[in-house]
Amino acid sequence: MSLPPEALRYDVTPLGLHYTLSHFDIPALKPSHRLTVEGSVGRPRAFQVQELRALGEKTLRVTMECAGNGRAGMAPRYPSMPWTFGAVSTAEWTGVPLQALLDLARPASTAVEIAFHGADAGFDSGVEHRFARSLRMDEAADDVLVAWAMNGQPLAPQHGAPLRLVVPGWFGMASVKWLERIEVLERSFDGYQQLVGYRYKKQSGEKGAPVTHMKVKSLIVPPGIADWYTRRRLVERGSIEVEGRAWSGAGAAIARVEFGVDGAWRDAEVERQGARFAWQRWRAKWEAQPGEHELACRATDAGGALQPLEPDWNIGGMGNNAVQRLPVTVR
Ligand SMILES: Nc1nc2c(c(=O)[nH]1)N[C@H]1C(S)=C(S)[C@@H](COP(=O)(O)O)O[C@H]1N2
Ligand SMILES: [Mo]
Repeated sequence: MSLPPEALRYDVTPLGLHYTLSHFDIPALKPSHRLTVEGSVGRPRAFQVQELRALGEKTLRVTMECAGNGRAGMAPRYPSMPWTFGAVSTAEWTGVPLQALLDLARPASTAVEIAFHGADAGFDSGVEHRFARSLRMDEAADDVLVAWAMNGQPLAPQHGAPLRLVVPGWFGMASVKWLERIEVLERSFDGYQQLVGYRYKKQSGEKGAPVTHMKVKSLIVPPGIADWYTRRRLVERGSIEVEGRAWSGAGAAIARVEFGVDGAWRDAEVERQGARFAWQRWRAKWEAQPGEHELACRATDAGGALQPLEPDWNIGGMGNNAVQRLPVTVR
């Protein structure tokens, strides 16, 4: 389920419009579900949702993008979700900082990573496993939440009910849904989704670099009206305002967005960063002249990273942040 592009308009994606990606079946967990914290800890613990609530709650506005967003724009394409642009959304997640659970469980001083195990299981490339991901101790900092609510409502089944991890600034795979077990490790985690699945690989057989933070990216809210079959846009001539969204990874703000018409770039107006991990709105005026046109946008983040014009191909079709091009017909 992807985000309809017109829904880029909302600062916070309304419930039901947030994209969703689940590798396997959605597990039906009981309300009495317990999350365990175990492994190399002084005091192994287990928590029900209401016990976590008692530890204090925090709400963060977070833009989450699937690492496979844009995969359809890479050729040859890996046989996974053929995302075009819609695997990104923004939600307000409420939960307890992961750190509060760790403080109670007391990880060993020799701990190096924390693995997060979901309750969902299946096969990928012939390997049976539960969906699981890990973070290094230093990555599992303040902003990581164990969340039970989204936009003020209890988590829906497809978003990880009753508990999920939310790792702001990272691609979506880090935010493990249906969280069942937090395991503190004195070695690096070797689960499939960590070691094999989410890697940037140019050749089969190579280990590849890990997929981590989101990359600088921007998208256009399609102006005008759509053709039912092709989604091609029809716009009325005259002065219109085109808007869109831009975001980056690791909490980096967007410094600049350029709006392109038929290959000519000019600066768009960028709204300042409200929440550190949420997308920013951009706007540009356009004098739409009758005929065929191609609109585009490209963002630069505060660290100077700029969207490329062409995708950086890799086997899994991960992290495609090439500029979006949108053909429109003006009448
Ligand atoms: N347990 C579990 N967690 C998971 C997944 C999954 O398949 N199983 N998919 C991941 C991926 S790839 C993404 S992009 C996000 C999507 O979260 P959403 O469906 O709530 O938008 O969840 C992540 N967490
Ligand atoms: Mo994803």
